[in-house]
Amino acid sequence: MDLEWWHKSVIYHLYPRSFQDTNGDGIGDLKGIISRLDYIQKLGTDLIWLCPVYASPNDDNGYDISDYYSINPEYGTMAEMEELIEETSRRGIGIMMDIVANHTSDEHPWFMASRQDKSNPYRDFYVWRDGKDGSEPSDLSSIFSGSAWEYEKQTGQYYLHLFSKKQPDLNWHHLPVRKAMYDVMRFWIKKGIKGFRFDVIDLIAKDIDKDIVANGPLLHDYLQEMHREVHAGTNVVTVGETGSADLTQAILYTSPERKELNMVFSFEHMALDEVPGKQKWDLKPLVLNELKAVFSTQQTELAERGWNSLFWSNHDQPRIVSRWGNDDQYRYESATMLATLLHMMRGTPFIYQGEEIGMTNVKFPDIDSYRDIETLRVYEERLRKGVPHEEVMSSIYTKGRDNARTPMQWNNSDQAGFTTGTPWLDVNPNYNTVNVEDDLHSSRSIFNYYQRLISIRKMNDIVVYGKYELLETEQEVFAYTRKLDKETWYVICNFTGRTVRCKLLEVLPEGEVLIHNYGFPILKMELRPYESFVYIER
Ligand code: TEU
Ligand code: CA
Repeated sequence: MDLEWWHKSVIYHLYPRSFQDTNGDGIGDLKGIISRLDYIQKLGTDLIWLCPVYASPNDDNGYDISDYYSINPEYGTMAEMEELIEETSRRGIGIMMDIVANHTSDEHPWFMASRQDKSNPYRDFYVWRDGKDGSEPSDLSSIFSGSAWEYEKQTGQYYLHLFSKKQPDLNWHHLPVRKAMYDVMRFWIKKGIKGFRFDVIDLIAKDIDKDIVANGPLLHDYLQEMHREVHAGTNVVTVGETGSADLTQAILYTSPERKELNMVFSFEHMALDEVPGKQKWDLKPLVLNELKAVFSTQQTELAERGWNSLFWSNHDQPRIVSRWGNDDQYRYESATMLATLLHMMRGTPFIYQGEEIGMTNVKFPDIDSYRDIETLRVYEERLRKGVPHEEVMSSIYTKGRDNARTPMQWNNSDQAGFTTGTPWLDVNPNYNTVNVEDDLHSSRSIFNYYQRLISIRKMNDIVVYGKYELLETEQEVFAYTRKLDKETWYVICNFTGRTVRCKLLEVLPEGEVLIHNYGFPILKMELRPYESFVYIER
């Protein structure tokens, strides 16, 4: 396998709206990011994935773009964006831009032209269909609930929107659309960015008349075309968000010889606490053996043939410490256990802002405090169907996207140091105890632990390239080895809040502990709640 610079990278995923406000309007901005670069540099990540900062009416917080060539004035100016690129690159950090190529905003000039009349040159930029027997062309639903079709009186047709009706889907089968998107990417490469994250890239080649939404037949052709047209000969790293990808798909996307993408986000692990075939709001408990199986298959099968991305959280997912850890009594132990488990695996890790200090889910008592379009839609829809208020709120507390979007907690001053004004989304009331300043000064600092995991990766090829093997253990324990040349590392994690027996400890070979969330020593037969460590055979 060819060695690539991004094999060793760790990526910080930043949600600009909630990171740092500098002008008191309650909205994070580019200046705010620039003011916090020392913090990110200190953590040791080498790329920053920025959620969309382009011009947008913000129906879906920037995932509805009205101009790919300009910056949303709420965030700043193009000059400030250039400054951010320069300031990061001075620190050896690259910017990864989020490209939303599946849809635009309905306020994008392409759509405004497209909806004018059927013969408009932009008509085919989007997906327009006649109704069937006086109603929608099909019963496809939007991912945000309701129909995926919206009727337009002016031309008597429906347009497709897999997300909100303010996010009409582009028609990738129309060559000018693809060319226009490639132009966008080239523009940003010229500005000096170092990577792209492609939003819902598995949906672009939909074949709607055959009811195919994800993985359309021409998907991989388009990705290869995009690679030839845009990425070939550049040093830019690409990651695709592919909600539908299983292992077979992930290999197709990321095998180097296919020249498509460098890595993808697969969501198989994120679906393990959802009832299969149902919506994400229908929950079931995580079975650790299933998590072991999903990760282990990716680790062994994708390793030589493609490349893994590693993530526990993002701006659409609940906070991992609340989800699969314990955000109360064992917040430090479980946050560091989860970090150890993921960061010692093969692949490129992503850290979602706040994860590095163990930020948690939030429970706002009132639906009016929520801002996310998906959450608000589901609330209405489920109430309409007769689901009791408490039940809907409880699934929002568990799965709602605003859990990840509350402002970054910098310190214990008003509004957690995020803004001097009123934040666009309320700060999580636990900022008094969970915040950067306190964490950095704590002897049990989650940030410091992440920082050490990152530097271990940077200094040891075994973490980047070593062979992975799952170890047979008690089911509460997730343990694996990494091997490279003559070296063997053991990664041992108690995934529960209980003290558990672990026979493996009795047979560990001579060696030493490299990093441990309980400090020395390891016990002879037991793992304490969420205890985890990395152990090197000598
Ligand atoms: O998310 C893709 C996606 O399918 C999400 O809707 C995901 O399934 C959902 O959030 C789970 O609740 C991407 C972006 O990450 C998301 O923020 C956007 O809303 C969406 O695309 C549309 O652009
Ligand atoms: Ca601001």
